Amino acid sequence: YKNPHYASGRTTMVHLFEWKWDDIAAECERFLGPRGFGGIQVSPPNENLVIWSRNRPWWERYQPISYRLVTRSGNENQFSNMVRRCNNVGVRIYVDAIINHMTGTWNENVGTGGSTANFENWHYPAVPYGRNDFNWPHCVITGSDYNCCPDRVRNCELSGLKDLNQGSDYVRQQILNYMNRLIDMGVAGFRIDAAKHMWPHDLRVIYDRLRNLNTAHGFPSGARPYIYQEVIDLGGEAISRNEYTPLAAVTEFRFGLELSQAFQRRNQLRWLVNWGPQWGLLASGDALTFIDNHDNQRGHGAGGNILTYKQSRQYKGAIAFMLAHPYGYPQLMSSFAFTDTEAGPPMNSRGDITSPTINADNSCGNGWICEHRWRQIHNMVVFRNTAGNGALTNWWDNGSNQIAFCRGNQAFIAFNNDAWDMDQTLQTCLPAGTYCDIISGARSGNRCTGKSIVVGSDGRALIIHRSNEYDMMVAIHRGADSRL
Ligand code: QV4
Ligand code: CA
Repeated sequence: YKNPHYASGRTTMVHLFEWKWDDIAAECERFLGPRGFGGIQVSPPNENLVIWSRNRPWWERYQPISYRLVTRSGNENQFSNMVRRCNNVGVRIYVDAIINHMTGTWNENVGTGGSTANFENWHYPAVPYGRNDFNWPHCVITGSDYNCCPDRVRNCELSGLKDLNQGSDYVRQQILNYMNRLIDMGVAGFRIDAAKHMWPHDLRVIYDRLRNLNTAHGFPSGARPYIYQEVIDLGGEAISRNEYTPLAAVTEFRFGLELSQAFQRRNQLRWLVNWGPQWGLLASGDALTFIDNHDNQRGHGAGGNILTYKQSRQYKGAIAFMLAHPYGYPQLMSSFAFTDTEAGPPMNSRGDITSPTINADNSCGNGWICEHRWRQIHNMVVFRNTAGNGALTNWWDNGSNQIAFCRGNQAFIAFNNDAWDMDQTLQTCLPAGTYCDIISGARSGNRCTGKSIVVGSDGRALIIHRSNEYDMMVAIHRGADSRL
């Protein structure tokens, strides 16, 4: 369950938060496929409670009312179309699966597909679930439970969301029907929402009863779904991420926290010389890595001072480090703009999500940030694909916030997050030649639209990087996009 089954040569997924299925299909064909993205995490595709009383917040999608595939992102047809079109251009789809709970009690009770619920009786007729399918006696998780009481974290409600009993064979079967239907449609795996709130032994039973990935969508025969479990473990809680790594991959929340600190100069970049398990991170193959996610970019979920699109210079630095460094399985965040942390995606007065527009410079409009379309970010996806399994070599640092390193004989990157200029001749590991920096620009025909870097026959290059430049790094690699 730890292999994302990316198409060959691809390495990176992006969370297209609250995007519509038709828009994602188009994005696969016009941008993600051609530019080497490996996959997409989509918002939960199953029917959720419509919450007009809070003006359709983004978090209504974490309140399931049934497993019918009807949401503001689209219907079942649109979903399966999207999966097929994305797989056709080499981009995999990963589903955010909410299997810990159903909706909380609300004054509204109609879902995005028209299903209703009877909260007082724990009745969700469109599944159907009834009283016996939930954990008893009824209880709600409190803050101190995380420190003392794993059983309460697993068997009580997460913020009032009705807590399913995954120990029940009937409940397991409903969940499996939902997940297996998605596998048959061609999805490549799942994010397991709130995994910490479910017993590992129950999850194991569910995972083991999932079907193999659909070979008609280009997966090898016998391939198991990629599963990454949402377990927030910043240390010190009663439940550890280590209870979940024997099952499948885990979201590594310490990763974005530490890099956010470092790139905000609360820690020197030179300490990243041994980035990985020596920092207390999971084994590389167990870790789904990211800087921000849809929760912590708006103060939900894990705490910490997390970099987001709003501090773009530092954010791009942290993302570039994530993508340049061999550790982990990276996921990019692609956001809609927000100031109100509860606000849902751009929508019209009927509550329909409005699509991103695409500007001439590749950026998005209409309220969508599309970090994945920022040149400094998508060019680094190509950098990572080019670096492949190449080892990290030629580490250099100035004893402060200037660092540089190579990946195999394929790629080289240098960062200057100091308040003074960088002026260094460094060993690059690349063949002699002129390379276009993929951060300040790209290669266009026989010239560079940004900086160029000359590597000599000894593999060394003069790297001059001012502290006041627009971005804090330069990156070059072998291959047509970078080498003249
Ligand atoms: C309210 C009160 C409760 C009360 C309840 C009574 O706060 O005290 O018991 O009403 O009905 C929303 C509201 C929340 C409301 C709740 C129930 O914000 O105020 O409870 O709904 O109706 C997202 C949001 C939550 C949101 C939830 C469901 O972050 O605010 O709750 O969706 O709409 C822990 C977990 C981790 C979790 C993280 C946020 O270990 O698993 O908290 N992360 C995942 C998702 C996250 C999602 C959920 C889990 C739940 O990434 O986006 O929560 O599916 O760290
Ligand atoms: Ca639970």
